[in-house]
Amino acid sequence: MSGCLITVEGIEGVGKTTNINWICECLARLGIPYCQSREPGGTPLAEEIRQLLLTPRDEQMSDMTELLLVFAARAQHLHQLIRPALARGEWVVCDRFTDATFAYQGGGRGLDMSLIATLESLVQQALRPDLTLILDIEPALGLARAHQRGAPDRFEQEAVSFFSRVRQTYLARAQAAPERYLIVDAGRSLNDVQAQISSGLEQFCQRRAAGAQTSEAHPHGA
Ligand code: T5A
Repeated sequence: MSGCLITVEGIEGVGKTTNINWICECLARLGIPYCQSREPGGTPLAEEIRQLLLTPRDEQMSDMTELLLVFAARAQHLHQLIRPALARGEWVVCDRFTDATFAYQGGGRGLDMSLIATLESLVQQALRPDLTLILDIEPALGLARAHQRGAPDRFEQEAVSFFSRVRQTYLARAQAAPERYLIVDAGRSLNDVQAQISSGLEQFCQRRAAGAQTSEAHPHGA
């Protein structure tokens, strides 16, 4: 089977890091070659851009600067890590991707969604995730979990209303293209969250295997 891109999204503290480790364990059990990455970041240069984005500073970063930095990091990540891994047939499991840009810079900051879509096409061409898990939680609960870890980063300093807009944008995107998204209720116990993820992953693998068989049987779509 060819490589595929799985992205995991949600507001701060929703459990992305915890559950990505779980997804990777599931893939390893299935014998699927994978690599794990994150955005912004994933390569040394993109990780430097991540620091620029997350570090609180006195000079206010403009929303447009933020948007372009996010896509600059993504361009490097795609070039250096994601595209080569997919070409080798690996599955890439990524903590955030362009849905985060629509949610944070579009929904949160209020930037024009069509501008974000234009940059998406410019930087990614036709590449889109094959599956996106949205870990959904009440913002107050997610932020409480995130704040337990120490000093808030530049995004975590935003008000709850910012994260409510981010959350609503994620949910609206999932509603508009349900075939690509799996919404997981992340407010439940970790065992329960992982059960929802396992079952969604299993269904995704079955759909993919069925699709591969169909294209082998009808290689020209006949
Ligand atoms: N950004 C990113 C943009 O603005 N635009 C973009 O295009 C992109 C790509 C990146 C920031 O960049 C912004 C968005 C972000 O603000 P990040 O580190 O990826 O930052 O994002 P964070 O959301 O800050 O990551 P966190 O590490 O805070 O959250 P996670 O990974 O979702 O949460 P996790 O797994 O660390 O869990 C948090 C705590 O909750 C517990 C865990 O044990 C942990 O202590 N937990 C649970 N507790 C109870 N029940 C459960 N079900 C639990 N699941 C986890």
